[in-house]
Amino acid sequence: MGTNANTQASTAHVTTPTRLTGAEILWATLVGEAVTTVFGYPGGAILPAYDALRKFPIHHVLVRHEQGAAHMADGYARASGKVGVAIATSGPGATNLVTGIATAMLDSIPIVCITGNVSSKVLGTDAFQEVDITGITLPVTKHNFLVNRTEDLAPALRHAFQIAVSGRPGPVLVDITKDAQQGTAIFDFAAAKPRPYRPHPMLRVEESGLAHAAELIRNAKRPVILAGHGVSESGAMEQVRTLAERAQIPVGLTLLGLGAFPASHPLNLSMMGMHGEAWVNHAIQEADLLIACGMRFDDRVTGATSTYATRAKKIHIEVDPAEINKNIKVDIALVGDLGQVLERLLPLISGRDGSAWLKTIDGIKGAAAVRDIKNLPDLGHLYAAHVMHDLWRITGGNAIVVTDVGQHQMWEAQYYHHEQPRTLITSGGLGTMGFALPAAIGAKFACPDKEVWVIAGDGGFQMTSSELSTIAQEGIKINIAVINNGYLGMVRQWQEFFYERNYEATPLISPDFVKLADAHGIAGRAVRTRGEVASAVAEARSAPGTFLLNFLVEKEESVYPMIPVGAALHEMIRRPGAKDPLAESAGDE
Ligand SMILES: Cc1cc2nc3c(=O)[nH]c(=O)nc-3n(C[C@H](O)[C@H](O)[C@H](O)COP(=O)(O)OP(=O)(O)OC[C@H]3O[C@@H](n4cnc5c(N)ncnc54)[C@H](O)[C@@H]3O)c2cc1C
Ligand SMILES: Cc1ncc(C[n+]2csc(CCOP(=O)(O)OP(=O)(O)O)c2C)c(N)n1
Ligand SMILES: [Mg+2]
Repeated sequence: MGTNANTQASTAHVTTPTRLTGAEILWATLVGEAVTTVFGYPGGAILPAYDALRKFPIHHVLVRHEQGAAHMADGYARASGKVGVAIATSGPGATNLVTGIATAMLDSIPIVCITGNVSSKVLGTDAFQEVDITGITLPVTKHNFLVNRTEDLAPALRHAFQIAVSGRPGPVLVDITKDAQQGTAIFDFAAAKPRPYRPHPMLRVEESGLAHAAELIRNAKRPVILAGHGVSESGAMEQVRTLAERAQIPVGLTLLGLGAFPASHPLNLSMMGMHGEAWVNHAIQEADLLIACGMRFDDRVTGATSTYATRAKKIHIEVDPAEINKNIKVDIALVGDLGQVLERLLPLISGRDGSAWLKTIDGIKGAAAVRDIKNLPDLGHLYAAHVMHDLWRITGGNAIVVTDVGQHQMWEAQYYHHEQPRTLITSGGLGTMGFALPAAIGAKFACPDKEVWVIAGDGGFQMTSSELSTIAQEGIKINIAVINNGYLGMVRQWQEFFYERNYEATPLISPDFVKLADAHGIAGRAVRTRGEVASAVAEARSAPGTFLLNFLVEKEESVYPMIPVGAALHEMIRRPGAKDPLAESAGDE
């Protein structure tokens, strides 16, 4: 809807069984599922659907590349907890979605992608723009449907929404042939309701398992909670906090867990893993009990699994049975929704004195202590960490920050301290460069009243910068920080550490990003010194429209600590020497 003046809302809310075209059924079902915004790009095989759009109260955001549509749907879902919807035509439109679908799959994000396909009678003939998108996306969707009969459309779509959000969330694709869009059928939203979701038979937590877990917690001397993305996906922030506070257990967070436990909480240990804080990784290695809450022991989190927390008993609370014992063998698996499991576990947990262990961790922290970057002299250098730190301070930590992938992503995780869930939006599992700008557009549509920041590298920003045009067309306001180090920085860092500084294919020429923004009618400014950061951020925030800041930062700076691939969690590469003016981490904040 929106741009077409001929809008007629006649079929907007179809509540009684009515004969409609498949195209109308598509939108009527989305309206019934409370969808208000979709992100898409038209083409021949989906044109019947686009033709019917004007009759429905759904805002369609025209993207500049279908990958952007999938990332926008993803950003919308991550920011709101609701299902994001992307739409594309057959063939290249559908294949352009694939990176975005895989990104959502790896991070368990509920999106529904709708594609048009050629008519059912020519399916399988290599018809114009025919591609087997259900085949292609089979490994990167939770489920997918090929709908070639109009009457199957509403039930398939409703089922897709159910699958996307139930149990472990994830992407679902619904491929609709052109004739299924053009045909008619009786639309009955209520009758198309899927059967109630049947949880996996292994989703059962026995009282004995809970009692055993409570006993391990009671007897532990050095316990650590590992809080992951499942905390916010379950909405179990309060329960995790109660467990931590009642039993005085410190909490380490995965990248995707950041924000699910307040950064300022005294029990928060910050991020674990490859670029996590040294004291968290040491605490994990010394722990005698790990309580994993909605996290999947990713290799960025564990380092070499053979040496991972060998002295610790492990409790894994996880909704997907397939994750149990997949990467790390655990002693107790409580398979179910985290919030629900903790509601049953908490009555068995009583107060515990954790002071000795907390003191030990404080000691490790002290040993790893680093200088506070905000007190360092301004020597004329601009480091990305400065930008993140200042941005955190100036925004009060209250913005939704959407990062791209690379060094800037890790510095954001270290220096922007998230207090609230769903305020850090980042591609963790697939690590998809180009994610930030479109995902931020989706997040802004989900949370129009929130301050949204993009933090992208000069490399990743160029992958999807065409979506600046989408921003201009939609007239939305987001703030964009390009961390411009002239390199594919994270890869350059690996070359520096592991490939004898052979900087092959990582130096990067970029357009003048401020001029690029200007070409889209978007204001911007370059920032070269630390002294300018605060005023530049203030200018961006107070600008009425989207504003781009091009931060020209130190070129050969590296992210520390770093666990080399294959090394143990405690074998971190630490910042060399003392002459570097930058603190190793945000640990003193
Ligand atoms: C350059 C780069 C560097 C990285 N470095 C690090 C690093 O240093 N440290 C780090 O932590 N990560 C790092 N990552 C991210 C890492 O790759 C993983 O994406 C991340 O660790 C996964 O976190 P997670 O397990 O919490 O989330 P997910 O992968 O999203 O897993 C969430 C788990 O929670 C479960 N779950 C979902 N809903 C529920 C529910 N309702 N109840 C119970 N369980 C539920 C899911 O089934 C899943 O198993 C890095 C990524 C990149 C791109
Ligand atoms: C689509 C895609 N291609 C390649 C990579 C591999 N990769 C990971 S980080 C990185 C460099 C990112 O450079 P930039 O966007 O400038 O960010 P920086 O690391 O410099 O902050 C690359 C190439 C990736 N993650 N995604
Ligand atoms: Mg770069």
